[in-house]
Amino acid sequence: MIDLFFWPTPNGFKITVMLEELGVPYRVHAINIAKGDQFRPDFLAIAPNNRMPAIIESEPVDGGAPVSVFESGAILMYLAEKHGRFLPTEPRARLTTLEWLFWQMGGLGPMAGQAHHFRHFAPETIPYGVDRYTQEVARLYGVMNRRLERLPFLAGEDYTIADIACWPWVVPHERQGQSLDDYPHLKRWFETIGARPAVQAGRAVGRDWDKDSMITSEEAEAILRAHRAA
Ligand SMILES: N[C@@H](CCC(=O)N[C@@H](CS)C(=O)NCC(=O)O)C(=O)O
Repeated sequence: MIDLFFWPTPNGFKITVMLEELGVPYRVHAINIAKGDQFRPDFLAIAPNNRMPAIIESEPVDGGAPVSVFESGAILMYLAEKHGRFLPTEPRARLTTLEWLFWQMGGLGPMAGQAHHFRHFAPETIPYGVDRYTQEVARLYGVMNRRLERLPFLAGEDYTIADIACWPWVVPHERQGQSLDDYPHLKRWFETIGARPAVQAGRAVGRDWDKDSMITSEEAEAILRAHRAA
């Protein structure tokens, strides 16, 4: 059994999509990042960076004690290797998949996150920040669009954890200031993956949770500020 510590955001959806694709049983534990759950000592014990997602796997491959994993890219690799799916074993194909997985972890995710922040959450509008990150996301969307012009998926012919990592970050493209009409090959890929039943199931996790507090709760903001200052 896998215990997933999750909040419905792009990084969280990477893991629900992967688990749905694998068809393995999992329990979801809400980590309300607006209320400061990510700083609870029990969560920090498995996720020292105080960010979700994280998992605890009670039946690891080696048959030993439960294993915990934090960082969404590491979780995707762990699950892919355990189940032998969505990460090719052929060395060149595996390397290509990891290139695009790390590209997402170091580029698309952080830059889109910053675009999202400066466009929607900054206490005052800072045009430099809005422009810088919106333009960087546009550049990264262009990188994917060019890649997908000649290949069905980011790592080549097959759907892999590189696609599973990137897709949830393209879902909120409008909030990142992007139109998929500008990126026709990316749009084709986005719609193809979005039609997969497992992707739809993974994306639906937490849909009915109360998320209003993420933006409005002053108490939550105070908790986050205090922890950031510590
Ligand atoms: N590199 C990390 C990033 C995780 C991350 O940034 N998670 C966000 C939500 S998408 C979070 O937990 N934020 C809590 C906070 O900002 O305090 C991963 O991919 O797992």
